[in-house]
Amino acid sequence: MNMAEFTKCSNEKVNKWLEEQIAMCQPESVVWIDGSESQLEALRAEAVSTGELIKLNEEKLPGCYYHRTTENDVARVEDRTFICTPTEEEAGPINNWMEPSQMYDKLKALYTGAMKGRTMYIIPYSMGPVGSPFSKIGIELTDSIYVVLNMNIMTRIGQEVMDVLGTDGDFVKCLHAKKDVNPEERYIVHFPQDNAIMSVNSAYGGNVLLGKKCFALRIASYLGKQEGWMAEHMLILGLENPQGEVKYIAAAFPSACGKTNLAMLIPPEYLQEKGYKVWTVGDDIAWLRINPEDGKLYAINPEAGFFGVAPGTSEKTNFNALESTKKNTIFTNVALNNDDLTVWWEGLDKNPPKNCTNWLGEKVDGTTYEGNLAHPNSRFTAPAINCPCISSEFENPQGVPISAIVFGGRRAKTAPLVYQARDWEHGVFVGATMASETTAAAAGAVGVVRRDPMAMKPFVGYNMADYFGHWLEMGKKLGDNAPAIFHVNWFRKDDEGNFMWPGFGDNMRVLLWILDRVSGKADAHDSAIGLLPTASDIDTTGLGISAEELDALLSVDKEVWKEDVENIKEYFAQFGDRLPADIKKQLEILDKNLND
Ligand code: OXD
Ligand code: MN
Repeated sequence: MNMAEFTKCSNEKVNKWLEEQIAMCQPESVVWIDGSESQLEALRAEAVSTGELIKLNEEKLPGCYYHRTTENDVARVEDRTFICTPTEEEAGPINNWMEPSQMYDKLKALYTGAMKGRTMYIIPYSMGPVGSPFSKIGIELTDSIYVVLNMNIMTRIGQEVMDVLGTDGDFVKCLHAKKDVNPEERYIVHFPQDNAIMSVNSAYGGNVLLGKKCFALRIASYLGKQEGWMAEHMLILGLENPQGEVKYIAAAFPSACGKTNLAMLIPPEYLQEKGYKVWTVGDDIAWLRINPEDGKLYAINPEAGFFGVAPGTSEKTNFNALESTKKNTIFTNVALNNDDLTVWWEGLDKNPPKNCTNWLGEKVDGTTYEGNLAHPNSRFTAPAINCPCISSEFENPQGVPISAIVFGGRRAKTAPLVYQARDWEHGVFVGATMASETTAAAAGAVGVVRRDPMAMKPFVGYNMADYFGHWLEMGKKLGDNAPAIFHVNWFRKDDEGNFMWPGFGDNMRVLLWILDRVSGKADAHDSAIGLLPTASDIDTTGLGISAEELDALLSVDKEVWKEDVENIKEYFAQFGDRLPADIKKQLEILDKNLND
């Protein structure tokens, strides 16, 4: 068989790898993505001509496109996601594992001839600003134009990346083949020791935009451990005070906790009038490094776009996210308004389109249709530079200094509105014990506690116990420069089941206490679980929350916490002896405090 021709680059490692992948996948042709607008425009036109994309209304949504994936391919598939380290222990009890050579054999059978009759696109991309000391390079091979166009929004792609890679640079090898989109043979596989990612039989963003969760979290968390930095599932925001000083916060939340809303928060009006502002650096991932010059922790957002959940996004709930989607955006699995070629999803407004195509591709009357018009996990892929509150530091290759790290979860009764960890070790414990209660939005029982350490449960590329150890190591290196660590809970409920805190923009009031703590301007008192604000330290101007209600939001019910400790003990048991001693010690302290 003749192998498809491809133009070699000046990096022999790249050429050798390309030769092997082309020989295996057997594409009909091979195309380098140079990142030029003319090339991208030709690909958009081709995808429109085949029906892969629909061009949306150029006046209302300039540069925007619509796409649907197949019905069985609409979300990340954690049960088909593997970390293939040489030993099972290295992957740890939370990850799926298979011995690497066994997995390579299995995948080889799936990829052999998978691109017959198709074009393979070679996408060189940079996670982080091109040439930043934080940044890392990947090359994704894919047979999907949709992937090329999404990667163009989510990462920095093209020839300039190859220029930085040079003749000898290393890169993460990413191979994606759409194949038959067969869920039975779908695999999202990581080989951390080989810097390699292989994804097959999916065309859904989270499984195929390999720069995001696969590289920027799973592979990068492993690289971070080797190289002394951190890849975290965190938003990064800058909070500007009326004096014009900006302090940066990195925050990790499990899904369905309002992470995107927090990243793009709009302050309550009275704070806006005083001159407070929020700037978005990132909405999902942070890469954090110690700056050798000042010893402080700095963060970049390695991504260039937002891959956001559409349903629930509206002018009211997240104006900035919605604005970000108004141009050069790709919409996936939302509903289409056939009359004017615009998009719609549940929660956008109260006017579903009458002449509608739903996410399944069925023509329906949206005004009377009973099911979801948009899939609950339908998405927009929007350039970050569209965001009205994008930070001026978004492209800063040196990143931004982090003053505070915030962990959060959805807890009806346990966690108070906010508390501060006593020190870094305690903060790592607070992150390691992060949890959320399931909501009606997800399948399964409601109100079940799901542990999600640092919101990294689906994204850690090695043994979670060693990951806790890496956090502790970073704290030792940071010493007095370590950012303060906090925990927030916007979802506390009263005995009648009502939310006690308004959330959204009013979360700014909690962020202000956090930053006042960092700058030594606010008091806190120690409790069984950590340092709590005095109710009067949280600004409730215009909120209509009484002092008693705020006290209740900040209260710690020891009996509920004792139950949580039992759950934590069970959870930690799976890590056996690998659980770091400092984490065990923190659990003992909490246990003792609750029983004193
Ligand atoms: C995401 C996720 O899509 O965390 O960002 O699942
Ligand atoms: Mn995420």
